[in-house]
Amino acid sequence: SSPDSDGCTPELEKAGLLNKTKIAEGGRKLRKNWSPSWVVLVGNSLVFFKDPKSYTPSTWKPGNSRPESSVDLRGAQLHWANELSSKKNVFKLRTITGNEFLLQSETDSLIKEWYSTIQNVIERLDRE
Ligand code: I3S
Repeated sequence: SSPDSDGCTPELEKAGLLNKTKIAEGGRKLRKNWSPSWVVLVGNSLVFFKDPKSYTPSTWKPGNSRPESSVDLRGAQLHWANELSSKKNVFKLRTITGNEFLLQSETDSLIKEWYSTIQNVIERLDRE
């Protein structure tokens, strides 16, 4: 049985390295500052970690490192946003509180997987 079989630990749905920049805070525009981020989708949250070099999908465990920030996906909106950057494969995540993030990967398949996984969580929460 998995460590989550008691239902007490939120399910780790996905983890990986993406480029990230926050572009708005509470609806107020911010200056872009792209940096690599270890991104973890666990339960209803997207959690961002610094220092991605120290993590790999196989060794990362929720709780053994301190997140840089975390985003509640309830009521969030996801859109492809290639017009907002010169980079390819960019999507925008907007939280219900008006925080906006761009996430990006050079790898087409990887960014598509992230997009659909996050979108599935948002839609599941919308139905609750
Ligand atoms: O949307 P922008 O303003 O063209 O975004 C670019 C800038 O944030 C730039 O930094 P400066 O504010 O120091 O010029 C970044 O280095 C670029 O990466 C940003 O554009 P891209 O197209 O990479 O999202």
